[in-house]
This record gives sequence, C-alpha cells and structure tokens, in this order.
Amino acid sequence: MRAIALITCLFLSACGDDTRPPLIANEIVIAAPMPGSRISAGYMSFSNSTDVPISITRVTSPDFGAVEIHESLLEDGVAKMRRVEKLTVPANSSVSLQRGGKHLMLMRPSDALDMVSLSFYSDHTLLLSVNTPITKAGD
Ligand SMILES: [Cu+2]
Repeated sequence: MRAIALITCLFLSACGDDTRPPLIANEIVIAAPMPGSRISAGYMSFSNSTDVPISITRVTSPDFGAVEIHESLLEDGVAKMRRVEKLTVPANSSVSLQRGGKHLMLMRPSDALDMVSLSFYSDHTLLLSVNTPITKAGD
C-alpha cells in the first residue's frame, strides 16, 4: 500500500509545501434537467497550477448514465454540438466551460437528484473529484 500512496503523492505535485492540487474546478453550475428531460448541461472553470498541460479525457458520475464533454458550434447557421474527446487545460492556465461553448452533457439522470458527484480522468488517472449541489431552474 505504501508504494501506491507514494505514487499518488508524486502525481499530486510533489506533496511538498505546495498543497494546491494540480487541477481545480470552480464556478461550477450543474443544471437540473428540465421536467420530462433526460439530459442537462454543466458549466465550470478548470485551473491548472502545474507547468505541464493537463488533458481531461473521461468524466464519470454515479448520478448519470453518461457524461460527455461537448462543444456548441454553428454550422451553416444551425446550432449544433459535437463530442470533444479531450479537453486540455494549458500549463498555468485555465479553461472555462460555458453556455454557447464547451460544456458537460449529462445524460440519463438518476431520480431525485440533489447533489452531483463528478470524477474527471486523464485516461485512467483520476485528476479531480467534485461534489456539488444541482442548480434547479430559477435558482
Ligand atoms: Cu451538449
């Protein structure tokens, strides 16, 4: 177990005085699905405090059947969205998911959703876990 703890420690940026995690999320808004809808969107800002780019390739949640990163775009004047395979947060920089741009697409919610747990991975490495209340329409 000790070896595993050490490896985790190295990944989480040295474990020295700098206790800041490599990747943090703030300004998190997870919209509640509209009545009758089985889909909703999430927005947030990711900050990378390391000297290397960090790529999010997978998002999981026990509260949804599937979570994807999407990008909204205009194609021939028609608003569409497509799946993004990888969201890269540049070194010492941040990236925002926001309305009309990149967003989380949250599909097939479980019933009576109040809190949402999300885990962000780079391939198989867990980068960040987030627990946040859902934002009801009108909040
Ligand atoms: Cu979408």
